[in-house]
Amino acid sequence: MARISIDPSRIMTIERHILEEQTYHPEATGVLTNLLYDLALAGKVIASKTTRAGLAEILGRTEDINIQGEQVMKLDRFADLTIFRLNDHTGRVAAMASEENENFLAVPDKYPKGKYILVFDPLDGSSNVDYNVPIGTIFGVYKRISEDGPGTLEDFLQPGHSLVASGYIAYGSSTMFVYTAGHGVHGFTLDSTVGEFLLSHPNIRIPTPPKYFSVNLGYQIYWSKGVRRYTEYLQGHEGGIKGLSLRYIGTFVSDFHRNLLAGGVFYYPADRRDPKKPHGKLRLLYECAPLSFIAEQAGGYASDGRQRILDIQPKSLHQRTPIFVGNRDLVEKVEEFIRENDS
Ligand code: AHM
Ligand code: MG
Repeated sequence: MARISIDPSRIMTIERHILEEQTYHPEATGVLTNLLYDLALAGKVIASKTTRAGLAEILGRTEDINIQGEQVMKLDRFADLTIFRLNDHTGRVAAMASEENENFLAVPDKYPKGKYILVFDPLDGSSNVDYNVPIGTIFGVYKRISEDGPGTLEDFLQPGHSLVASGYIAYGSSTMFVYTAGHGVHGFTLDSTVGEFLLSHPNIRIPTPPKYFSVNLGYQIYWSKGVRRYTEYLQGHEGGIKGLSLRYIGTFVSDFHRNLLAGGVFYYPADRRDPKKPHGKLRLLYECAPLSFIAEQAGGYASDGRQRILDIQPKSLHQRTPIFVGNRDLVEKVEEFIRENDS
């Protein structure tokens, strides 16, 4: 990614941008603004570790297995702790939940409880760390439902359409922070020389015509008929759409980010073969809902194949869902294929 040229008259730091967004809400107290800024700071800390860490830090695995049954790597643990510790004492959140922990994370007793609920996937794509492939962080912010005290499970089990803000940090050839607070999607690139995220992608809209489709084709034989037919449609078979390229990194944040900027569809469908994936692989709370909010704010759409992701009522913290996300017409098309082919 090209470096941002610094023209002092036009610099928009992330802090200034979030503060200006606050003017959409005259009733705002600044708490959300500060929470988003804390997340940007967490992104900087994690980015510094991902680019600076030596082999031992990056490749060394911890002995733990996370609740999804995957081996937790050191960098996951670092990212998880960084986000928790930067938010546990601020009085802005009531409780947090992370993909890496079975139960939600309470704010320690000694600290005040705030009005927001924070959910995050600290290091998405962590199985790619060994291979120097881009990774990311995903977050979502809800208003608490419980009145006061420590948060409750009910605070977390809110549909995505109740999100107040969401975003991701992409640790790639540069580090980017992309967020929405319900007024469009804005992207910032970390200028490491000044240590700030600077506005580089204002008002992102998913472009059309789309360029890419992104899916793990290796699992194709385990998909439903509707999803297989849809895949043929994307490949230009009879009546299909022509000219899409296939790109698949295997890090949701990175695949999503590319398609957001270039146009396209990413999907991770249900997989009949793997008993762990009857609902796909990706988690509703930590991954799918936050990125679906971004997609819709950029003019796109996200569905589980039958309904809008943002309308799914979560029943548990680590619930998984199939997801199709990207340009609206491409996602509506899979709903059509599923309706016609899968009972
Ligand atoms: P993770 O959160 O444990 O890293 O797993 C989620 C990742 C996503 O980033 C990515 O889209 C998907 O797993 C890739 O899975 P697969 O290797 O089955 O294609
Ligand atoms: Mg993930």
